[in-house]
Amino acid sequence: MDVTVCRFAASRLLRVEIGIRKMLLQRTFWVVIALIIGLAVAKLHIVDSRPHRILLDTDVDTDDFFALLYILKLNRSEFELEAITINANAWTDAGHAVNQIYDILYMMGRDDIPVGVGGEGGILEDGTILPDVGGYLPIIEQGNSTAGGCRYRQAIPIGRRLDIDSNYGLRKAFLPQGSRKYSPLRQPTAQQVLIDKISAGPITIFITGGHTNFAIFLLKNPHLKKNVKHIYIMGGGVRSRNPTGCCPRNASSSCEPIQCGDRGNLFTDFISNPYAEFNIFGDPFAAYQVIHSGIPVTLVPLDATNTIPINEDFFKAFEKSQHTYEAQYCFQSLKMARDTWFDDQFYTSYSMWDSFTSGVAVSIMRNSHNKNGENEFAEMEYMNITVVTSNEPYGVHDGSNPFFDGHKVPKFNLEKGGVHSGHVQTGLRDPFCTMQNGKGRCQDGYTKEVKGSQGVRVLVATRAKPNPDTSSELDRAYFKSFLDVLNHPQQTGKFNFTTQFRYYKEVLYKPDFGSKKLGKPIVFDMDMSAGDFLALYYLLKLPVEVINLKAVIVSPTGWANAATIDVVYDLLHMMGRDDIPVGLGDIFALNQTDPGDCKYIKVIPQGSGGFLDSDTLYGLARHLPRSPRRYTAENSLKFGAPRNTDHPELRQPLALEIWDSIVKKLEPGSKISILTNGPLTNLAKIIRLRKNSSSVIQDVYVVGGHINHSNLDKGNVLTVHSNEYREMNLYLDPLAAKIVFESSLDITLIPLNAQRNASSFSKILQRLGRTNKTPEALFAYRLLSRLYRLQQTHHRYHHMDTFLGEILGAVVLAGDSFLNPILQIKPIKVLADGAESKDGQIVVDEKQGKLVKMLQAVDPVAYYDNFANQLGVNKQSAVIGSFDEQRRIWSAQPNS
Ligand SMILES: [Ca+2]
Ligand SMILES: [Ca+2]
Repeated sequence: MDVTVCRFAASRLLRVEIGIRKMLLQRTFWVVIALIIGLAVAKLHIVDSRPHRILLDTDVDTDDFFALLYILKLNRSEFELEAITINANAWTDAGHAVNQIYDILYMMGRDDIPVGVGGEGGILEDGTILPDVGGYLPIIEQGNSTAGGCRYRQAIPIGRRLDIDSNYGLRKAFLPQGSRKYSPLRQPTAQQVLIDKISAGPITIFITGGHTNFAIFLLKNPHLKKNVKHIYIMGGGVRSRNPTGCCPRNASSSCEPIQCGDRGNLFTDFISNPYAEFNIFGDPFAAYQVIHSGIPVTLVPLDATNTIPINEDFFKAFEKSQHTYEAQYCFQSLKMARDTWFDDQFYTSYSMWDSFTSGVAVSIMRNSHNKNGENEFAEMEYMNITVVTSNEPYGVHDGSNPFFDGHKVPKFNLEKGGVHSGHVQTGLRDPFCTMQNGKGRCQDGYTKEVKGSQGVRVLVATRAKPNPDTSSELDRAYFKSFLDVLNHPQQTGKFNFTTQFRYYKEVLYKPDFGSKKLGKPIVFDMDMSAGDFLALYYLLKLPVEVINLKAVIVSPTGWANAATIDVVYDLLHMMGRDDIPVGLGDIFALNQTDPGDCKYIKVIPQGSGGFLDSDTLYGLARHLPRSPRRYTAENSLKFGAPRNTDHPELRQPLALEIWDSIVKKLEPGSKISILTNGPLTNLAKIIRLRKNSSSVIQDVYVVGGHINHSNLDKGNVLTVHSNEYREMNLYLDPLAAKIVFESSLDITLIPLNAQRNASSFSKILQRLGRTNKTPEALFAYRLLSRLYRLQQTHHRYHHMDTFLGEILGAVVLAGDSFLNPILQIKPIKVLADGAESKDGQIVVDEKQGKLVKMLQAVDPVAYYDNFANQLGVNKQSAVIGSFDEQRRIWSAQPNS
């Protein structure tokens, strides 16, 4: 009944009552009843007219932002997206993911939606969950810091993470940049946002990544559970049969089926685990907590998403239907996903996963009176399921299960011999997980159907519904809805990166050195830690007649993720040096193979002071002007790609290719000096693969290494306690370091002690404050004062002077005579035998050690002066100071 009808009925009853006094009592009774009904209906109506509040927890993969944009385009009086939290232990890295979400929301005019990521809290040995746990690690790996292993995450190909972090290079080409961005210690954390939004009232949660954030929220805040009305999950496979990867019936014997008819979709991990799906495998224990929470759950597993693969007809229809910026962004991303897909089965194996889930969810919510989840897009069925978190036999301690191993009382008080007490898959090649016949037996992350109280009754999507319009080329009902909603002219994006500026113009800046005789050729090898960018500024400021920076090669085996290469391009753009090539190095340390087990890199924190900050340059990367050069996933058959993309002429140059091109163009008799500011992966590869390296390399300056002179004289790999005397750059790729230090190259080492001797924030800042205010001096001042402030504010930033020390190599290489460097020649050797307690350690070995020049100290005052003065020089200064300046230029009519 409608409210107005009801009110009308009530008022008519009133008039009747006035007319017939005889029946007064009876009438009054009816009036009261009618009024009550009226009020009740009115109240119901008010509740119903309020929009459904939604919180989306996402791992910011491509189809995640399909889902996000679909939700954002819905009528806001019906569905209101209240917040987004980011799952940071899956397909994307926190710093890149959060800024991409901010940019999408800016494009859509939704800067009001809070975004939560990270947090520095930990989980204690006894299972006590401290506030604000960041969710960078699955609960089983979670300890007191954000550094840790990758037992589940290694299923995600790390090379693919580069593509997702940068959205194949489209993110910075397409998305406009607003004022919101990650900023250290100011970023709302995932837990804060969850608590805020869930305590504010009834809400529905969508989870389209791993379950870590929400599980931690539930474990920590059980009293807020009552506000969560429903959880919609994309994840798992219950009865699914993977439709791809099988050899056709008449296939030749050379056909190698990747996987056939199994439940899961871990294409990197079928051999050990044919049951799990990526989202649930990301953190099986967390998914268990969520699904067993008692909150009503609807699951959209592979059972259903396998029935809505992106087929050629949909792809073509989408290509023709790009009437909004959001539709364009989605289509272009999808096209790159297709063009770079690893096999030829894109159209059968790339499904509408998260976006389909968002469609099913909102359609069910529209019919919320219906208990069986009827909806427009999927057939539903109740199933009794659980999430497998460990493998039988239970209660056997084999060292794989940190919830039980070494605990008298199991963590979180888990039941001894219970479902969580078996073998937990340790990695992709866990021998426990493969049976003798080669078949995988581990089930971690499997959303398994079970009988009785072991499981939970969950509404499960089983099939995508066909399009009722059978004449349409779109064969699924959701395909049509997705394209309609995304192309809807309302609540649409206002512009993209280029169209927001009336006078946008793409410019590449290249210097004109005229007839100057260029100085010593240098190649700078960096791992994109904060100090490396300062060293890069410094190298660019040295007179080209003295130092000629020929190339930058980056090692993503250190402090930053590969996608951070864009920050290098942006800095070069600022300095007018778009002529300097940038090469991307290998993603793995030398003695690791794909899939990597993160053996060394796990010592770097994911959160504050670690990847989150490096990937965003401590929140300052977005102040740099945006370069037209950036990482691109464009590729061609010629270079071994599965197929040509739209622009096969564009391709990300690799470190070794850049090296070769520099060597090729070298003037006769001239040699290159190399400065390494990160792990030695690139340099070791050059030595191994290029036999002429010793004849073209003049000398090498290695920033890193440590020789301790006393027990108190510790290194900087402080998250591994087995050996506290190592230095990070050598530790991160010990085998590479060993190769470099066994080579015949002329090496100058700038070890930790020399760096520490010259790493006073206050003194360098004092000098920078007094120098000429070039844009680069201002940026360096800003970055260093931020590092300094963070160091003083929060214990996670205690190591900030490590990055200040990184500038020293560039200054020593430049060779200012006022520095008074004291060098000592020492015979040294680097240990790299695969033993965690020794790898990366330097030992002095009089017999077998290689003689290396080791910097003992410089005059720190001269060093600070030199750095600050050089940055203040007007020559070779920035050609465009900042992103703001770039915006101003593109917004104003150019002169002439
Ligand atoms: Ca996802
Ligand atoms: Ca570095």
